[in-house]
Amino acid sequence: MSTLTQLADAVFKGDFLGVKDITQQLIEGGTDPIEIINQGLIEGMNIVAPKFKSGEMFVPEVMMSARAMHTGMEMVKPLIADQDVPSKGTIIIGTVAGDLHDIGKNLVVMILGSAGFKVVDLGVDVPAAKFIDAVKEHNPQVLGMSALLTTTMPMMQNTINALQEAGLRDTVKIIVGGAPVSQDFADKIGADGFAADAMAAKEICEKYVN
Ligand code: B1M
Repeated sequence: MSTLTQLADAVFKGDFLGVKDITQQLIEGGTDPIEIINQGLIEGMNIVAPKFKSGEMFVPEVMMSARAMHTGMEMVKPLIADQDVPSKGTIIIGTVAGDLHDIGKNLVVMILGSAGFKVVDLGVDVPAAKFIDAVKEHNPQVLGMSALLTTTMPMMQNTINALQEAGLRDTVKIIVGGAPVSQDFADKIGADGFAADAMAAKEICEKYVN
């Protein structure tokens, strides 16, 4: 097993100490940091993703893998500060106003980040005005909103209306998700897409960005 494959395996297993050791060995051995990212760290999450989708892995395990991946990323990042880090595109994401649930949103952020997107995470309780400011500042391809409460779902509609009023609606694809959100609801409020889980969010973003 090559060391990059071992690194991918350690990410998959959520073994952050293993990831730390192997990443250090690779750095000291002179492996290209971009290779460490693509063939080690991201490759590990590529093993995780379909297993999460098929129900073979669960949320806590995915979180551990994502954390392990981030451990390696943090070690490699300083080495590529001057290089062009390949980014698939920019995604802005947040949990809508009035809603403090962020476990699912964070999972989506981790999966998108590990798939190579630049993710701007606005956090929780995000009002429409903050989404709009972020769209103006980052010019993303996709804006994602999460809601876990039936009472905060209408905030998704508010944000879309506000984007429309600001003349920004056509500059960005909008995806929505969260336990009470459905494809029907997404259609009703004029979102471009609905993602039932983090993997579906990744697939939709890949479709919109390419
Ligand atoms: Co709250 N809560 N909660 N809660 N909470 C629910 C959502 C609830 C269903 C529980 C229940 O009553 N059975 C209920 C909502 C009922 C309703 O609206 N009809 C509820 C309630 C009522 C409340 C409070 C009002 C309780 C109170 O104070 N009286 C309060 C509201 C606070 C607020 O937000 N203003 C509240 C508070 C909390 C805690 C703070 C205690 C905590 C949140 C901690 C945190 O997030 N940091 C909490 C939790 C943990 C839950 C439950 C138990 C679990 C939610 C969760 O994290 N699931 C939840 C019950 C449940 O869902 N079974 C519940 C795991 C997570 C991985 O799944 O978030 O669905 P999920 O994310 C998935 C997909 O939905 C999707 O991908 C994720 C990964 O696959 N997804 C996206 C999510 N966002 C996406 C965005 C995308 C794409 C996909 O694109 C942008």
